[in-house]
Amino acid sequence: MFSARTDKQCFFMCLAASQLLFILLLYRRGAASAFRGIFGGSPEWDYSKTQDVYTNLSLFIPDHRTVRAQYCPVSSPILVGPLTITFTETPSLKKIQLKNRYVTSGGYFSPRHCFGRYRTAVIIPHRNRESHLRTLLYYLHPFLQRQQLHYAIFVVHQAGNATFNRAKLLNIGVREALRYDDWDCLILHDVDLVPENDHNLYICDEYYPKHLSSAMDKFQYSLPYWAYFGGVSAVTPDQFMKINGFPNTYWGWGGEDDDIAMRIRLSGLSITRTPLSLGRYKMIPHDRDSGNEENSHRYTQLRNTRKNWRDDGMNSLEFHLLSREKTPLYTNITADIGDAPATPTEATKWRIF
Ligand code: BGN
Repeated sequence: MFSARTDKQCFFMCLAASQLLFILLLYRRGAASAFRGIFGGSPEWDYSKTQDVYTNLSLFIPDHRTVRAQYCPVSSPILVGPLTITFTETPSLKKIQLKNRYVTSGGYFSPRHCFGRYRTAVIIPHRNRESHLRTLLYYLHPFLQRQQLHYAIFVVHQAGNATFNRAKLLNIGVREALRYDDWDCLILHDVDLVPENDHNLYICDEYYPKHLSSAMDKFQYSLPYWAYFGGVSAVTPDQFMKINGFPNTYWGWGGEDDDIAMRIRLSGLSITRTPLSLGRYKMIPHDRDSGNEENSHRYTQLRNTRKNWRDDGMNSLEFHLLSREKTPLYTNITADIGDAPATPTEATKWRIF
C-alpha cells in the first residue's frame, strides 16, 4: 500500500520529469516544431531544396509479370516533397507522353503494383491556353502518379468567342466526368496553377469541400482574404450536388469563386483547407485573356446568391456538347455554352439597394 506521502512524491517527480522532457524538446527542436510534434500539426517544408517530380518515377513501375494483390498504402511511400517548377520552356505533348508511359488514352492512370485507394477526376476549364495546359500536364501527371491515385484528367473546352465562363465549364466537366467512372473526388483545377509539393494530396475531405491552393506565389504564399476559394479545390460528388454545383451565370472574370464559397456555407457545409505550408502553387505568368473581361455584374450577383443558389447550378445547367475525345494525355470535352445574356436574366436580375 502506498501512503499519501509517497503518492505526493511520485506526483511531483512525474511533474518534474515531464517538465524536463518538455524543456529538452523545446531546446532540441525549437519551440514551434516541438509544439507541432506534440500536437500533431504539419511539418515545415524547405522549399529551397526541391526535387524533380519525375525523380525515379520509372523505378516504381513494376515489370509486366507483377500481379497487383493489395490496395496501395494510405500514404504513398514515393512522395518527394517540394518540387522543382520552372516555366522557361513549354514541353511538347510528345515529350510528356514519353515521360508518362503508363498513362492511357483519355489521360487515365491506375497504379500498377497496388490497387489505387482513391479515384480522382481532375477537371480543367480551358480556352486558348494550350501552352499552359501542356506545362500543367507535364507536372500534374507524375504528381498524381506519385500519390498512387487512380485518376483521369478532363479538359473542358469552351467553344466559340463568347465571354469565358469558368464555373459553368466546371459544372459541365463534373457532369461529363461522372459518365466515365464512379469518382471519389473531383478536383477543380485552374489551368495556370502548378502545385509545388506532392504531399498536397488530390483527395477529398469526407465532410467538407477543400481548398487546395491556399498559398499561391501571386499572393505571396498566403490567402488573399479569409473566404477565398479560387484556384484549385476538391469536392466529393455528394458535396458538389449538395451545393447545387456551381453558378452558371458568372460570365467573365471574378466573383464565381466567392459565390461557390457562399453556397458551401448556405448549404450548411464549411470549407476546409490545405495548410499554407503545403498548399503552395506557382502561377504560370500571363497577361489577362481577351474574352475574359471583368464581370461587372458580380457584386450584384453575389448579393443575390442567398436567393438564387438553389435555382442556378447543376439543376439549371444547359449546354450543347460538341465533342468528347480521348487524347493520349486527357479527355477533351468541347461544349457550346451559349453567350452571356445581353440583359440580366431572372437569376442575375439587378436589384436596387
Ligand atoms: C476577388 C474576386 C475573386 C478572385 C480573387 C483573387 C470578386 C468579387 C468581389 C465582391 N472576387 O476580388 O473572384 O478570385 O479576387 O483574384 O471580384
